[in-house]
Amino acid sequence: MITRTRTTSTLFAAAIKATALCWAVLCSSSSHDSHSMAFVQSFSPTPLANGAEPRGTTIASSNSGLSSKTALSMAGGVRRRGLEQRREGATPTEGGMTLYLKAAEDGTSVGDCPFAHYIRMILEEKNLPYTVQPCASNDDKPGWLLEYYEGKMPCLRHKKEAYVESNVIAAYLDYFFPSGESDADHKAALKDAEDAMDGFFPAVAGYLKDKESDAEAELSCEPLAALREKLGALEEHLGNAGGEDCNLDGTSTSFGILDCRLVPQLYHLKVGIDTFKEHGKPDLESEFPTVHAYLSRSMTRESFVNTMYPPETIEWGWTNARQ
Ligand SMILES: N[C@@H](CCC(=O)N[C@@H](CS)C(=O)NCC(=O)O)C(=O)O
Repeated sequence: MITRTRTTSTLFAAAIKATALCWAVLCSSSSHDSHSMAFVQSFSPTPLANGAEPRGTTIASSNSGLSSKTALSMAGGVRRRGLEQRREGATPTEGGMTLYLKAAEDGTSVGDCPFAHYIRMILEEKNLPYTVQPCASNDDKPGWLLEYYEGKMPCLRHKKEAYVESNVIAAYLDYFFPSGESDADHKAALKDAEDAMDGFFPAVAGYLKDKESDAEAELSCEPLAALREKLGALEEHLGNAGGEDCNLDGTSTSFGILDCRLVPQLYHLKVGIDTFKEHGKPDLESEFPTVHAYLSRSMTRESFVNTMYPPETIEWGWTNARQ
């Protein structure tokens, strides 16, 4: 079952299983190419246990007004009459992507979710066309999202498939729309980066929610100590990997999936510190200069500039979370 407490690597494994399941289903009824077959053969598909339907279930158009179950049985009916004309191959192609995500205070613009931001940065970095669909409440979510995916967001709908959990969505996008390097050294560097990032966002959330450390953080303030430890791990990783000009993989050229995950989280931290904290707060620039330089540089990337929400949206989000 996919839960928030799982490790990242487990989530990636789940992503692969989920996608393999979906592609195994597709491949069983259509011609396939070498790409999708390699995928299915490499990973044994097992059903996910977090709902009645597996991820990647064929869904009806969100505008159809039909429930997913109704649409599925209708599709089966067409198939049985031999009228089905398959237009798509087994490998996903660009286009037709919609990201359902948390809305901002106005209910219509993009909200302050760093997990959705992560996916948007990946889509931008990969130059994949997509639309966003901010949802302020369950009333705004399509029936299939509530019925089969527990209303979870961000949710990427890609044509007839849908995926939730940001790490699962990221794995799906990176598998089928790969970019960047993939040799063994690079993978080892990414593993180090992933270890350094482990538990980072929970530490950010713990600190920003902790009102006691707003006015003056005591040295013994636990959330701040936990945050400093995580920032220290990132500082060390970036320092070892290549210093001020490098991305998480140690290169200055390849801004990858992990960077897309971390940068929105650092953005939240930066705004959160400026907004809620006074004395005794961590000073990124002087205490964690490599992390600070990394964030400043990353925030100038087109993928960030095109997808950033204003600091006020982050302030609104954390103000709600702190109540
Ligand atoms: N573990 C999830 C966390 C996603 C999450 O916490 N989403 C929140 C905002 S940051 C959300 O969309 N809440 C609004 C809702 O679910 O309706 C992921 O990585 O995708």
